[in-house]
Amino acid sequence: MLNSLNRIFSPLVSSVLLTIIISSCQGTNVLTSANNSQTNQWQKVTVIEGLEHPWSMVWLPNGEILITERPGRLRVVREDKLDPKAIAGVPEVFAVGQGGLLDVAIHPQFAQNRWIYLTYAHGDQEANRTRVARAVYDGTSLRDVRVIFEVSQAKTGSQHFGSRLLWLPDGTLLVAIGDGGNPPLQLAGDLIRKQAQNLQSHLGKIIRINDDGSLPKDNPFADSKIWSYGHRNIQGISFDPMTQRVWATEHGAKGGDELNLIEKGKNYGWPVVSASQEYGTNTPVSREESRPGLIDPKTIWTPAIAPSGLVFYTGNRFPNWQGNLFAGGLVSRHIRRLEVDKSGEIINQEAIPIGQRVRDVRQSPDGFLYLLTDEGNGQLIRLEPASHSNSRS
Ligand SMILES: [Ca+2]
Repeated sequence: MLNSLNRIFSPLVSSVLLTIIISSCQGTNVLTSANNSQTNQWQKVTVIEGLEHPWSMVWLPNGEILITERPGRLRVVREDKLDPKAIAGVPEVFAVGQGGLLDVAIHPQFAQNRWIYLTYAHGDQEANRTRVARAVYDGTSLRDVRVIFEVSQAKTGSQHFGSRLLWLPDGTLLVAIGDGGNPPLQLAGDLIRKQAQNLQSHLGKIIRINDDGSLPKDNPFADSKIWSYGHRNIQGISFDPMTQRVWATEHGAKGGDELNLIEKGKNYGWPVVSASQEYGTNTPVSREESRPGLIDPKTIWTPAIAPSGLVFYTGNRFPNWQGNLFAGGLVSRHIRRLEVDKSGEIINQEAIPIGQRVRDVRQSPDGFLYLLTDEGNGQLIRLEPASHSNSRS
């Protein structure tokens, strides 16, 4: 028993059998049991090492995986091997702090048009913005690179760029944009974080655009690309094809990380309401954690897990996990499995220890879960059922 407890509280969790069941109630996470959970039948397989702070990945129809590295490189993995040569033609990025080359996605009709989409921080320490670029990928390089969106205002510093991408079934693209940074960072004479409530600013929003960056006809606010607002810094977003729900995870300041069910036109509260505290002073960001008219999170994580990467799992490799959400955790160094009921409430959570900062989690076309770890020697890791043979190659 003591050994089990040591394992739970050791930062160097090594046993792949160790799992921690966590139930969430009003933001309080309770450890209820350890070891031998219902999900200890998985195993980790390190597919690739030597990635420098990888941030996101996407599968092409031919099975290649494109992976972004935050310093500004786009890499390609073929049959579990990393091409030593980066893909040419990536736009210049502002690779400082949280900035750099961030998300990557492919157009829903990639097989016909070869379009890929990248998000990145552009500019310098004094003036920078999150951008979305579209380019044609010819197998070795990008061409016809075109910036199709950039945040409305430049900001200073190197925090809170967002910027996850998500295609909706109607062919429009959601882009999550961060609030711009922590206090004392200012914009327009006030804390920049307050821009999350400003419907004239893209900061602290999810925006929705057409595949060429233009404004869809049916966005919730007139002549605006804003889809939802009041977000601090979304680092994970995923679509549930069964219920057509959009889920997103965002970082709080100290504690108060959130999982939100995203609906068009809604206000998610930041920084008017929050369960998080200010760094340094540990004072609440707001006296209120909830207010009528502002959408409450479905789960709050305090202490912070620093969620990054989110996927709604629909694969066949883990039948028991179908319909679950998986959120990566940077600080927690695990992935969080979340069970969702029909009404969209989270009814159970489980931590799957990884032992490295998890930047992204995705489902591959053949139904495995893949992770990227945010390390100088970052890894691409595949989660497989423990009984799965290693004869895939
Ligand atoms: Ca919120």
